[in-house]
Amino acid sequence: MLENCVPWPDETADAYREAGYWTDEVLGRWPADDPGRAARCALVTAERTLTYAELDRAAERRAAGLLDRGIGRDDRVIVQLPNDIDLVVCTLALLRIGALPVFALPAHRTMEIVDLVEVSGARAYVGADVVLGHDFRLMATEVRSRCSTLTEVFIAGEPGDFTALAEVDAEPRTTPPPEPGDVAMFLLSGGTTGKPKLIPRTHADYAYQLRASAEVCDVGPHSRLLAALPVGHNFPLGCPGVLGVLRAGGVAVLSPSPSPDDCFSLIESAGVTITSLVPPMVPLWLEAAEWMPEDLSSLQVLQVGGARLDPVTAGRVREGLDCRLQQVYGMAEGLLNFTRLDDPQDLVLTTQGRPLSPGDEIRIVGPDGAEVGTGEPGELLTRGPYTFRGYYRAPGFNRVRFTGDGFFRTGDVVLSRPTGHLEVVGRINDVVNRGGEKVPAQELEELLMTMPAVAGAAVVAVPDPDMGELTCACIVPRGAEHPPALHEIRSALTERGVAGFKLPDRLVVFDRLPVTAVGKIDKKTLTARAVAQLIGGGAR
Ligand code: OOB
Repeated sequence: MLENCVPWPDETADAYREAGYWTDEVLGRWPADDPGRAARCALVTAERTLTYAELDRAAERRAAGLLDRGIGRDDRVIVQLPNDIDLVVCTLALLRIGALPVFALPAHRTMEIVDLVEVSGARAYVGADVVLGHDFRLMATEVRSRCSTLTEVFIAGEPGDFTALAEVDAEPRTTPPPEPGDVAMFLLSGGTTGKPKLIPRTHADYAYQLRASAEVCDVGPHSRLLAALPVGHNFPLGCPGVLGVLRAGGVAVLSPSPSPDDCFSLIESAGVTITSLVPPMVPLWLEAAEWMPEDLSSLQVLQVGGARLDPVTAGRVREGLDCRLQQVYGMAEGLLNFTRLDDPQDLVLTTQGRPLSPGDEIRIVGPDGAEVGTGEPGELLTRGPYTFRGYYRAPGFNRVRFTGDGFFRTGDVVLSRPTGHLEVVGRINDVVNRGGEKVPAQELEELLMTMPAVAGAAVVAVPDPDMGELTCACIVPRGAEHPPALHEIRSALTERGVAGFKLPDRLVVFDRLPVTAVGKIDKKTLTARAVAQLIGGGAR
């Protein structure tokens, strides 16, 4: 296994193989593996369609092109592409040659990408030219000047000073495939504090996740799966997502955004059967379905996850979109929970599902570490055949986030039903969940503290009817006369290269931040005060 990655203990790995969870399968070779599929449709976008044979050929040529440019086994490559054919081709190509995609999200900006390159030691960055007015080439220039490991930049579209991704192309040649136990790729943690953490996922563990998720979602050769959310995220990538549907021989349909404008016409034209959304998108889809003309009748399953879906909105899905709802509570670290397609409606509307695999081990523990009873809230700990054993290059952090016997502390507070279904009721970790987008409080606090006008800062989540939570910056200004305004803070952070979704949505100014008995910022009291101020109009 790649250096600095924590393997499963040998006897656990043997047991997972014995139980049939792990097989010899490696990711990314599917089109080539099954010649019977060659003429069938694999990928659909609003502009183009690719058969399995075409996708295979494109991935083979891209793989050879990457090898020619010195990218090979175990090299980390930041992949930050919009949902389009290049993203799938690049991902398959990297997986085939044993290079490791590090999936960034299109919303990430200079600061996040620099962090990712530094943590991963990436040699290459693959990005777009301009998307929605943002020039990724300018960003790449800045990142390359700050990161010495980064020697190659490949740009899809107009490359500017960099190499065009289209030129990363050569006559296919045979290369030895990676081993099933090798790390295949890095996913980004959505649930941790501070700097981004990288999650190594192996071929064997992710292949099992794809296979098992396809099974509970009834995804097979008949399926047409729409990726509406950014494909670099675990949910649309592999639950079962784009990789799962390609593995199963179905069609992956790619939308540039989750908006009804982009998605509804694709659902109609491609006959989409399943898609996944984060909760804030669901009311928008329900509303749009009432008046938009497209025929959505092919849609059978809507998966919703990433943040808690309220039961009222959940209850509107069946009628409003004429499809079944499936709640998905997952994490890039591994464990996935799904409501099953034949679960009683009550469980589908009010729980976030039950674990995917019989190999998933779950403990729900109180503050003393002892297991709590059914129906009682506690922190969810888990280990299993597709749950990782440690963040990359983070031994100190891993000691805190794992128990001695290898259970991952999710930081989520859940309770279990007698059926084994889980309800997510809160979080121990300090992360604001803006409708599925995770903002680590500590990271934003550290950024706020670098601003000259800020003497003290704490970031809390405040409730919001649409997003679930919004990010509220609570600051103590330096010099009381002119506390900074929200728009000033937002533009200062934007200038620093911070992603838009991490900017504070609200600002409350305090003389002092409340502290606990041991002198830590008392976030519970702070949240209550911030909410009171926001309601009372004391916010800026
Ligand atoms: C998914 O993955 P991440 O890594 O972006 O975030 C994981 C965290 C969880 O620990 C939990 O705090 C929250 O997001 N979460 C949910 C949820 N699904 C995720 N909270 C309440 N209800 C849900 N249904 O977000 C993710 C990965 C794979 C599939 C689905 C979501």
